[in-house]
Amino acid sequence: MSAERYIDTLCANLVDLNFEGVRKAAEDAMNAGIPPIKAISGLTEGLKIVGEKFEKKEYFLSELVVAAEVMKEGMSVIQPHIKGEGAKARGKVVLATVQGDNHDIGKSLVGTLLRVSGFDIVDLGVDVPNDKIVEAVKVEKPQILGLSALLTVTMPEMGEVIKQLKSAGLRDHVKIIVGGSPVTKEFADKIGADYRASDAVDGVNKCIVWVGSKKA
Ligand code: B1M
Repeated sequence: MSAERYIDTLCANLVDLNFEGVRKAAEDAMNAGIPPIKAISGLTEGLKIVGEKFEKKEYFLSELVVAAEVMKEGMSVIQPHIKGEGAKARGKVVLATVQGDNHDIGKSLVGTLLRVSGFDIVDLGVDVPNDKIVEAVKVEKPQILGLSALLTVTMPEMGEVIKQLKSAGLRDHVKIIVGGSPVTKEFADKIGADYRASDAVDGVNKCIVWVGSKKA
């Protein structure tokens, strides 16, 4: 079976909200040697389709909740196969989903990939108040702050965090990377972030470049 078939099967089972189907598809993909990142792309594509169904009112909130759980079921099979690079001690990243926003799948995925790439991660969780993020930058002194927002109504909080970091005299001490499906490069530029990551791999690569282990 081709890699695409494994990925499509993962996607289809997630869209069908099939826990057992996703678990089996994830196990099959890992047994077939499909790279974990590729397998995860099947799950994230499935979530995108679930989101579209929600918009079209074919799925409701309960289905969104279940889809997130099905995603986690698949991730529990795939995650142990993500190979780390050992203790590289590349640098520290503080991660948070902004105030008012409870979406954590993307942020957690980025956190996992950064961790296995040798970063020390301080994950503040979801719905994190702006002042708590600023405080964490002050106390933890990370090289990088990663902010996630999935809702158009919570995206502006990213700009608020940057304003508060400026007022606290901390903005120039940290690189800021923003992500989440509605966050565009234009928005990132407007609020003064350093980079908008299109996906987790893009985000991790940028962080590696910033800490100097790769040419910019
Ligand atoms: Co929500 N939801 N949701 N939801 N949900 C969206 C975001 C939505 C687009 C669905 C839709 O209508 N099509 C829509 C937002 C519309 C808008 O604002 N314009 C929406 C809505 C409306 C809502 C509620 C308001 C629904 C309601 O209550 N009526 C509600 C809000 C709750 C709240 O946050 N206050 C809500 C709730 C939920 C659940 C809790 C049920 C669940 C989340 C569960 C969880 O996270 N534990 C959920 C889900 C699952 C989704 C969708 C279907 C999937 C999101 C996801 O996890 N994607 C989503 C549809 C969509 O996004 N198209 C939707 C997969 C994830 C891997 O992608 O997070 O983008 P993403 O992360 C990527 C990149 O963006 C990047 O890397 C990641 C990996 O590649 N990245 C970073 C992200 N952050 C980064 C940080 C970095 C670097 C890269 O820093 C280093």
